[in-house]
Amino acid sequence: MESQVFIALGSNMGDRELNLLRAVAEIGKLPGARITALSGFYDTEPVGPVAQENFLNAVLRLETSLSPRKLLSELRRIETEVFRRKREVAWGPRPLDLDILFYGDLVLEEEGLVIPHPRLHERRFVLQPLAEIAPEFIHPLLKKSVSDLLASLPAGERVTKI
Ligand code: PH2
Ligand code: MG
Ligand code: MG
Repeated sequence: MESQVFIALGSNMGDRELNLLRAVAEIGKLPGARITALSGFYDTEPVGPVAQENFLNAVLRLETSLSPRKLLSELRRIETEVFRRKREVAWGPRPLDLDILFYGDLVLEEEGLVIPHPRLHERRFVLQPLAEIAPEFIHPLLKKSVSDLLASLPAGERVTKI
């Protein structure tokens, strides 16, 4: 059975735009996965405790038969093999970050894999691109649409479509 999955993409090292485009191409090559929507690319202020360069962020929608675990391991492989990402500074600069936001209506809390992504509803750099491709999608735990979640964010966190 196929599920509708949303994935967040982020980059703040090297050629950010090229990194996101390559990531989209790599995800599109995964067996049993088909990209059915892609948001625009957004230049975003870094969120969190680490001072670092701005990110470029985007969100895509995937129809896939890969299980959540298998999908996660494929995304980790793309981060590390294709982009040579090293996991040093938590929350620090990275050439590519791929996070599973939603996996259909699935709610999952396992070691290393929490779905929906536990912080997505607080982050404009996720909600703004997500609202572009899935404004009516209902957060399976919060029971609110993506566009409602975006509308209730406090002001701040600069996010600019490029
Ligand atoms: N990712 C983080 C930490 N902070 N800030 C922005 N703007 N975009 C990100 O993708 C991002 C971040 C950790 O994954
Ligand atoms: Mg992340
Ligand atoms: Mg990540």
